[in-house]
Amino acid sequence: MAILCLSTVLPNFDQWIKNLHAIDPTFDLRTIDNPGDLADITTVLAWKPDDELFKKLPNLKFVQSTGMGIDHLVECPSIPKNALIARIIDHDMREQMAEYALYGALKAYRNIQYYNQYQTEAYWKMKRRLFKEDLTVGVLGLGELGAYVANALKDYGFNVIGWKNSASKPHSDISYYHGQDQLPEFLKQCDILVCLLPLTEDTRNILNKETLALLPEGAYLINPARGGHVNEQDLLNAIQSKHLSGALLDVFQTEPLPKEHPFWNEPTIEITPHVAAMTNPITASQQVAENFKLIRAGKLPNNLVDLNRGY
Ligand code: OXD
Repeated sequence: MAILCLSTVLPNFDQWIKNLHAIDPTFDLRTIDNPGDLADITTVLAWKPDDELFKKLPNLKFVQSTGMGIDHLVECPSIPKNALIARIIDHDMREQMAEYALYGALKAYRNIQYYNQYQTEAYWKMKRRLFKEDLTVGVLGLGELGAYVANALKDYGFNVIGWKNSASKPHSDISYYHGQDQLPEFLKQCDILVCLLPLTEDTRNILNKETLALLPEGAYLINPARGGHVNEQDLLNAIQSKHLSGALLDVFQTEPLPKEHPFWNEPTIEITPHVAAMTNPITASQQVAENFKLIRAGKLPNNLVDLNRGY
């Protein structure tokens, strides 16, 4: 079993290879610069790989994402339909996501998005104080990440509700809505909305002119999920018309966010470069190595993705 390590964008990919070798020196790890015979490759470790590469791997059986998301793999049509795909589920990433959402929620609760705007106008103005127990934070998506983040926000003292696409039981006991029919009722209550949905055909562009209009006046959006969830022009219109008070965005339709993109010039939009939850190669290498061992033993890997669901 040879493993090809592929990444087009990760800054610390060498670290992965070092850690995996340290865990099991018998792993036959190869990189794209020196892949050897491509027919040997049965496993790929990848983040945002180039689809073309998969066409050259006739014996591929397993693809391990280095992140929690796998949409970058679902979007590769050349991965064989019968190949297994697994993702990372790491406590460290859940915690980072909770910190990111908490940061955004605190920002909105303390009116900082307004003060960011006033600063550009050298305008000294105090806003009325808000109380966090009066603010409802809505979490879209109650899977591994969403449920953890919802609980963290609740523990901090916010009033938290959730929404999930399917009726299956969430990983949290916070009150929740489900399905497209209940989405409007949920959105109407969200002073702060955190998107933590997987990107699937059902959730693509879920935040658009119609759904954003349902949010209360002055609502604040936090999106560390995927850029594909948001119609960016509709979001910009909602912010420029002051229906929304601002947004904290980590992900975009096009990444890196193009220099000419209007979001850069919007003082109430805060931009981070897809760093909300960065995989820690030290903790995550352990579970990746475990999966490689399971595959080598002919067993199913952990955190397998259901490609019919898309996550
Ligand atoms: C991930 C991400 O999917 O960082 O892990 O976006």
